[in-house]
Amino acid sequence: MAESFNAADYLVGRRIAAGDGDREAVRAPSRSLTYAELDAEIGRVAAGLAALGVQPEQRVVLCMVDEVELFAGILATMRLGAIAVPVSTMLRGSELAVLVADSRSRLLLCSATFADTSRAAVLAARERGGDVAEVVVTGDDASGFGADVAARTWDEMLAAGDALGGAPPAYDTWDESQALWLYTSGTTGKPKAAMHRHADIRFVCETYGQQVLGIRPDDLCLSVAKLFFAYGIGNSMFFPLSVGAAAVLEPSRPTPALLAELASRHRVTMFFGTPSSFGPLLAAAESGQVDPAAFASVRRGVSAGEALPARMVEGMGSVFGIEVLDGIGSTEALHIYLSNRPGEVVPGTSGVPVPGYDVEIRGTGGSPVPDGETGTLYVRGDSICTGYWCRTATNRLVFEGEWLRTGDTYVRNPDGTYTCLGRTDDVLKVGGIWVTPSEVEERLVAHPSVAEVVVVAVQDADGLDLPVACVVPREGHSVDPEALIAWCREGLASFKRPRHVIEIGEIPRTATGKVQRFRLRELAAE
Ligand code: 3SK
Repeated sequence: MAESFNAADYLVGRRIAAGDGDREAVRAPSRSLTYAELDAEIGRVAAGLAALGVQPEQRVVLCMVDEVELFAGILATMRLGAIAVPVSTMLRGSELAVLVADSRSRLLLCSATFADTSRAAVLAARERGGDVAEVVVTGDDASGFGADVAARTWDEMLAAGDALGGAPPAYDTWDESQALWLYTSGTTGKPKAAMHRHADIRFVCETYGQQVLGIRPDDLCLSVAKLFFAYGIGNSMFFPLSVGAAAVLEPSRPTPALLAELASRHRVTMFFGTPSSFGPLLAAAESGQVDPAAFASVRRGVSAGEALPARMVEGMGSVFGIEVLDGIGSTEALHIYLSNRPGEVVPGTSGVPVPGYDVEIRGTGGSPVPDGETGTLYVRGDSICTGYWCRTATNRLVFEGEWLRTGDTYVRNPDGTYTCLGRTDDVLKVGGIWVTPSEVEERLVAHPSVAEVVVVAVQDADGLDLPVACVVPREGHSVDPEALIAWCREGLASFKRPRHVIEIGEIPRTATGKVQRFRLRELAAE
């Protein structure tokens, strides 16, 4: 039997009832809000959304920078029983149009910074027969969204809500009701919405947030991943609010210098990064651009997105004095389900299952493999999404009963920890023999001219896989394909050597730093 439960009430109303009304909840460049002020802000935004006709179960797309409006907009949408769909702010108009149309949203909320992208998206979504009919934009220019669309500013929406007479009563959602859809294009490039219930939000708070991270009311969180991303919304909203703690929001893309400035100015205690942010941070400390003392108040670091190389775990400890808990999660699971534990970090591994989750490594036949053998990682736990919106064929492949097929290749070590070996689909078969790209990448990155490298397969005329190395050279070096191929021949079985080497400026990544191999495959195939 479904239970009455609303995640916005769990995160904010419950804290106020517990006496946390005067505690700080969120600190953004524009303003800071206590729990009581956040509650009032959510009420105003909810009234504005209701004035625009938003109904329970409808989707509301939010293409917004990390600021108070986005924070309150997501929570207000959930309070009304509607479904918040925060989307990547890195999308082009045509890409945003696909999500707006796919989610069948009537309403798009956008930040002034993304008004042009949103204009292009709304016009394109309408052309595709999308349902979008209302737009709300922060700032003061709501023009240019087309004659069929009612567009207004954020302040006009709030005024419409005020005219209604203030905050509408919260809708009586169930734990099973849909709360949050997060689009994932993952590493394959095809976006699909992972559908999460109100209950999933409570589950990640009570498992990873409280039992692994050990979030406390006196914590102040800073996350490199933005709120539109599953990793970011957990770090900056769910975990801190679940215990009466607070988060610092930063609208811009953080450089190492900005992260250091934010960490030291706010005296941040929890720092959430990704391998693609820890690497530059370590390099900036090495070159003297960042003073590690800026992070002196940080009591815990977290990494997710992709496996954090052991040397970075060690570097963050020795240079910054931060113990980084590397873990792996997914948009489908909402947050991290395998993680290192405080005081028990095993560098180069994703640690052990988070309480509340079970994992299995299954071989090609579908049965669990013994320790030491590689296979595909499966996970089950109560925060796994109810599926992808309108993707029956993909759902049948990815969700197997209670289990989620992650698509990551893993091995369980004798000490019970798990090590990531890359994406299952990335494994190449060269001359009939399986080759793991990470093995070839490890060899190449040990060459003095190589800063970063990704190995992908391209098919030859016979449809057979050929390994191609996409190399970012170190500063002051250039890429010498012959020398790198010879280097691989020396250190690896010859069949594993790349057949071609191409030089690239940077590795294409998703918002949390996962390599977009499909882009490199396209490039390598040209
Ligand atoms: O990629 C991850 O490791 C991750 C972690 C937490 C939430 C979402 C994701 C994709």
